[in-house]
Amino acid sequence: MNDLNKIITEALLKKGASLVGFAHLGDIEEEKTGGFRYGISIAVALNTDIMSRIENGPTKEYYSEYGRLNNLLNELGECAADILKSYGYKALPRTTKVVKQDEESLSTILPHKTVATRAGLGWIGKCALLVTKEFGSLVRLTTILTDAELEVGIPINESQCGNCSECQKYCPGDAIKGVNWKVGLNRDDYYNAFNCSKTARKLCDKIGIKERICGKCIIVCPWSKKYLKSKMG
Ligand code: B12
Repeated sequence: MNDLNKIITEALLKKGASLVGFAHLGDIEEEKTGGFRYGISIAVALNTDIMSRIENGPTKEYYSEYGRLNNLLNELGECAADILKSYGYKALPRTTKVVKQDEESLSTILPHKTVATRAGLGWIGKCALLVTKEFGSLVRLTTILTDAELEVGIPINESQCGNCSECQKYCPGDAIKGVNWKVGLNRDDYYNAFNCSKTARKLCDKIGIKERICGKCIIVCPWSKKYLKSKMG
C-alpha cells in the first residue's frame, strides 16, 4: 500500500468506514467515469441489532439507519476527496446529492457496486447486491472518483454464491432469478428491479414510510448471517 492509500484508508476507518478499496477504472467507458481512471469504494456496515429485527419486513428504525448511513457515507466521501485535493489531485465524491437515478431504468450511470467489485471488495450476488466476505451484503456503499494513481485491489469478476439460492427463496417480490453474476451480464438477466421496487414500496406503505426499502435478501444471505452471528453471539 502506498502512502496516499494508507493515509486515506486510516482516515476513513477512523471516521466509521468498514471497508475501503481502491479501483482502476480504465476498462470502464469514459462517459461513465467522467474520464477519471481511479475510484475509491467505501463500505459501511449496517447496525446488526436493527437488521436482526427486519425479519418480518422493513421497520422505522431500519429507515433511520438507512438515513444515518447515507449521511455518514456522504461525509466519508467528502473526507477522502478533501485528502486527495490537499495533495493536488482531482476528486469527485459521488454523494447522494450528485448521483442521478433514472427512474425508467432504475439505474445510475456508474453504480457504486461496479467500483466496489473493481476494488475487490466483493462480488455481485444472486440478490443483485454487493456481497463481501466480511459483512455479507450488510453494507451500504459510496464512491469517489479521482485522477490520483492509487495502488489498486484485485478486481472480482464473478459471483461466489455457488449453489446458494437463499435470497431467491425468501424474496417477497419474486425479483431474484437464481443466476450467478459475472462481468458483462445484464442486471435484468438475474434480477427484476421493477418487481423489487414495487414490493419494497408496498412494504414501506404498510409502515407509513415514503421509501422503498426491504432488505430481506440482505438478512437471509449466509454471508450476512455469519457476520450477524459474530456480532450477536
Ligand atoms: C437504482 C437502485 C435501486 C433500484 C434497482 C436496484 C438494482 N440492483 O439495480 C431499486 C429501487 C429496486 C433498489 C432497491 C434496493 N436497493 Co438500491 N440502489 C440503486 C442505486 C441508486 C443505483 C444502482 C444501479 O445503478 N443499478 C443498475 C444496475 C445496472 O447496476 P448494478 O445493480 O450495480 O449491477 C451491475 C453493475 O454492478 C455491474 N458491474 C459490477 N461490476 C462490474 C465491473 C465491470 C467492469 C462492469 C463493466 C460492470 C460491473 O454488473 C451488474 C449488472 O450489469 C444504488 C446506489 C448507487 N449510486 O449505485 C443503490 C444501491 C444499489 N441499493 C442498495 C440497497 C441496499 C437496496 C435495497 C436493499 C433497499 C434497501 N435499502 O432496503 C434494495 C435491494 C435491491 C437489490 N436486491 O439489488 C445499496 C446496495 C448495497 C450493497 N450491499 O450492494 C446501494 C449501492 C445504495 C448504497 N448507497 O449503498 N435500488
